[in-house]
Amino acid sequence: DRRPTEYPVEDEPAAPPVLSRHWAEPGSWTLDNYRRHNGYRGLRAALDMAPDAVIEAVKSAGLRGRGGAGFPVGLKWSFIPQSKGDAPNPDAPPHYLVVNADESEPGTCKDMPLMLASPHALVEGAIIAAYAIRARHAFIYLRGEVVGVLRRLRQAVDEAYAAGYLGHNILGSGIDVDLVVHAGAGAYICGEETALLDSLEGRRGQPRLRPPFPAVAGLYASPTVVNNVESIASVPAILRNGIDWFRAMGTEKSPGFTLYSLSGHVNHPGQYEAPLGITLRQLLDRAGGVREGHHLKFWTPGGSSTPMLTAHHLDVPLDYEGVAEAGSMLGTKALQIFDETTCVVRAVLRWTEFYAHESCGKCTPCREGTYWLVQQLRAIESGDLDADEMSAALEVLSDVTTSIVGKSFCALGDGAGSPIVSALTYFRDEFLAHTRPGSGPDARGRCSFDP
Ligand code: L3W
Ligand code: SF4
Repeated sequence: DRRPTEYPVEDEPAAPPVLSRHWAEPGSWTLDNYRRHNGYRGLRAALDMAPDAVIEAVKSAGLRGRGGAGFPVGLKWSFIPQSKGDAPNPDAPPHYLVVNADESEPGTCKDMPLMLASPHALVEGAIIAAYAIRARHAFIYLRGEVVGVLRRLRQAVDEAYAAGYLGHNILGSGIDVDLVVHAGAGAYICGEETALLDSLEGRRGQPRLRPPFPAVAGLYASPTVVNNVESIASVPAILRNGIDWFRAMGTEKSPGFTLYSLSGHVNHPGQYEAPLGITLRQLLDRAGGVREGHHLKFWTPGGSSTPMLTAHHLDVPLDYEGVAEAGSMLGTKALQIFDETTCVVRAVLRWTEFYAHESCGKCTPCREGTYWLVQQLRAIESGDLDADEMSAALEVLSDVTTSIVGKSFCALGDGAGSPIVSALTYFRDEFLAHTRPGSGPDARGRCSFDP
């Protein structure tokens, strides 16, 4: 029963927006609206191909993981041991697809809007990915607090089952795929892929030792692909429009389009979809610039886990290579913008308090170290230290940071050290200036330091 849809095929220009093109339309989240804009044509195209050919297509397109690390999506899919032939082998160990929808990196707000406005892009992408890796079961692990997103996703999954895109014999292909939306309990560490798998299995979410990577031993010790929401939601458009169409956007090593989220001291914060390689200067242009009468002081390229950059980096290409060359990483493309009124010590303290709170406690450097970082930063911010005490506090701060970065069990420890190392690189003088009388927080706990 592979009926063509009754909707005419729409042309898709080789320029973003792709993911967010229809977000502003009334009822953008409904199946009807999604199908009106070529929805589920990517799945139809995929089902006409062998699973390995789908993997090959995603590999050739060069789609890279949008959750922070930029790992090639097609390559990750190809790690899953495959049976021969187009249909799943009933004797092979089960394979799973797990979508990481636990978006919680400070400043990151792209997956939630995507799932709210266009949940079917994720559902369609998940079905294609499950077909490609020959997984019978797929899961979306969603951050538990976002009840509105949970409802939207479950409604989209129900619609997809009713339309024959999910369940038994999808679109008459002989393929079965089930998709479960699971709500977590709200812990940043459950965004780490192996902690997420533990949580999904019903245990306390704590990272597992890697290797083995999930592609070898993941959910229930079976081969599992874990991909970010935006990565999976980008797949249908590639299947619909082809590899060349995708590669015409972005750069050679970071092809395609992506969602940048701008927040902080910017006139029009929000999600901006653009080709990879755009610069912050160009994005700020679209976002109305830094707020009136102020100028950029520092910013994060991909959430607080990525080292901060400054006004000198306005023209850095925001792709994986460009940001790495500038000494940071693209991460989740969460651009937090801070103008000259922001005290860098206060900003770093707030982030560090977050990491100390979210540390899962499994390893000593991070569990103990993040606590001590907070203590030192509070002392530095207090304005109560004299020059000698400040110098000692900064030494302890650097020493503890060195004991965490590269020595912790998972990326949370490295992330906690990033803002401190980069802030000390660019703004050491501002830390030292906190010896100035009256530079600590005011009676209401607000930072009174005037940078
Ligand atoms: C099989 C191998 N698979 C690597 C897979 C691995 C994973 C992916 C990337 O951290 C970053 C982190 C945060 N065989 C493999 C292999 N893989 N080698 O590839 O792995 P990895 O280790 O490079 O990164 P990761 O552990 O996935 C992600 C940064 O993102 N970040 C935080 C993001 C937070 C969120 C959130 O809130 N949910 O996304 C922000 O920048 O610091 O560096 O799948 O299995 N040989
Ligand atoms: Fe847990 Fe932190 Fe160690 Fe990661 S680095 S395992 S979050 S204690």
